[in-house]
Amino acid sequence: MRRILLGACAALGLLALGGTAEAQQRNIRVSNGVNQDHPVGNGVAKMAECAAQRSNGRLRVQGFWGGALGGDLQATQALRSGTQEMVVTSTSPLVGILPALGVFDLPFLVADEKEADALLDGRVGEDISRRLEGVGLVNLAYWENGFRNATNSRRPIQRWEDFNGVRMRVMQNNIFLDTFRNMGANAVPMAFGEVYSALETRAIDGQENPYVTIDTSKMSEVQRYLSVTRHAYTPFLVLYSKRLWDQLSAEDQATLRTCAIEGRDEQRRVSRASEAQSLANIRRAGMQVNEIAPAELERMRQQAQTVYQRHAQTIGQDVIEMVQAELRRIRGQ
Ligand code: TK8
Repeated sequence: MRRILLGACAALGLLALGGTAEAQQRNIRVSNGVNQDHPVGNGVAKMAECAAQRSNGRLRVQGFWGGALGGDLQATQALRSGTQEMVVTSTSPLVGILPALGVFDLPFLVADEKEADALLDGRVGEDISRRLEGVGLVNLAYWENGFRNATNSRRPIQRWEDFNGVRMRVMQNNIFLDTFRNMGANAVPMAFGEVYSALETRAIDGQENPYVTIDTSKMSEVQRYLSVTRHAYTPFLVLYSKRLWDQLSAEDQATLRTCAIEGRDEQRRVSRASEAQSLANIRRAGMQVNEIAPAELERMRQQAQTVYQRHAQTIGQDVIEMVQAELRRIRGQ
């Protein structure tokens, strides 16, 4: 009798233990290169709130800002080795891991946000996410970094020839490197975390990023001119370590996917709603902003065409064709 009782107690104990393990909190760290007041902050807050609510507080999503957990590339490598859960990163610094991502870096590929959303939330986005899984990264959603504009401390860029000799920081990405070299700039690849101080010390003259990133990273303190080039649209990937993902229950996986999409809608909404305010902040901080005349923009686009050919093989001709076919469909051509 005693033995039976003891046995029953042991079994109950095991159950209880199993129960606690089941109900254990999961801390999910999200690495970000941008600061918390960037619209990504709103997206992460939304995602965290959604995950907490759906899991009764078990899934704890927490953002880390300003590269505190490493730059985009470094953090992504930590995901691949399973030492960090999540990162919100631009696609561009990851082309060394997945060359197909380079398709988004092709200059003047996407014309507006509607095209970007249709491309990323449709079959192109799915195809790229499938490829990411193959390199140990689960992409939960596409958020927005946005249309990139050139800033520098030398002169307003009015035609592509004005880039001549300007030391431009570019992301660690051969397509960007080539795009700016091809315009005559002295392009220097550099991680985002080093850009502000490199501009401050005048080690470089310029950089390029969307308005909200320029604003929230306080680039206006160290830059004089902003030229509205809109030369590329950079998506943000919302990545989860595949190694750690595979340890989650199907239910938690579903929750995180749903919440990354909720986060996406909020992040894109705030990103687009903040553009005008960011531009106003940039102007108020003393930067001189210039639009590019349509004819000059067209010349810039022409000048950039060779970049498509030169990188087709690395990106994959099939990937470029898939994207261009999808863009034609979206544009109703
Ligand atoms: C933020 C980066 C950054 C990107 C860059 O981590 O490196 O210029 O545009 O905003 O992803």
